[in-house]
Amino acid sequence: MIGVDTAGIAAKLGEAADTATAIGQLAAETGLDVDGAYAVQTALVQRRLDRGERLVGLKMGLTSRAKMAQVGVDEVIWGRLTDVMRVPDGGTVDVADFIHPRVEPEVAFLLDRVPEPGEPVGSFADAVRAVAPAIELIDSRYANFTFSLPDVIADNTSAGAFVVGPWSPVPDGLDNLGVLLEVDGRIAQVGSTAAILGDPRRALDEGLRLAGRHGVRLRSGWVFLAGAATAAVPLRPGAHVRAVVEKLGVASLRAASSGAAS
Ligand code: OOG
Ligand code: MG
Repeated sequence: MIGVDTAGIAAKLGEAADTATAIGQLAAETGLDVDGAYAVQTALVQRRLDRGERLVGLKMGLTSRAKMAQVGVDEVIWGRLTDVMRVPDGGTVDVADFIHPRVEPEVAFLLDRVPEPGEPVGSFADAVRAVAPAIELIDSRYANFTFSLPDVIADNTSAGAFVVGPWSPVPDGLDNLGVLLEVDGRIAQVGSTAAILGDPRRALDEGLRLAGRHGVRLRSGWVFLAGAATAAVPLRPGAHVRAVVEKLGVASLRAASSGAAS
């Protein structure tokens, strides 16, 4: 796109994340379109790689109706995951590191043999070595968690942190497993993996297709988050969060209680 300051927009979003300070939306005033927004995302993630972070995976966003309805954007999107975003299962995050963090239950795939560009997509069983329950912590850098499609793409699809639970071999069916999000022992969201594009395996086809359009190759050993099955809920200081996926088990996360209220 002519005249869009890709680096400048990426710098604003990067600063907002680094300082946990919300900013206004940028796409409308800068004329950013979807392709331009993925270019901003690339530059934004490059800032992380330049300071030593490593790419460890890809995340899908808005693969369920519940998520689309919650944020008012109805296109499937994708973003990048780095090693610094990964929190060990059962680990702790500090809400003060984020602007207005929310958590959502996900299914993660451990990628194995992903096709080379131009190669036909093989079977899901070839491409995926293992599956796990997961939690994604999303944190839009935009005020009030409100954004347009290009805005959220530029903001690396609100990626903040993620937790992957224990890996299991790929079960026979992944398309209708019960999903719960629990906060402090209470059920906060209920859903099914069927909410994820009808079958979370489809999220991988979409990821290969959509990221491939931007020249991004998925790698063996990467984590792939298929997208939340339910709406996200705010993460409060002191909360204990569990994502429970039938047949796959539990991933969990704590928010430190100390903390600087922000
Ligand atoms: C955008 C990211 C959506 C998902 O799983 O659907 C996402 C957002 O909701 O802020 O990660
Ligand atoms: Mg997500």
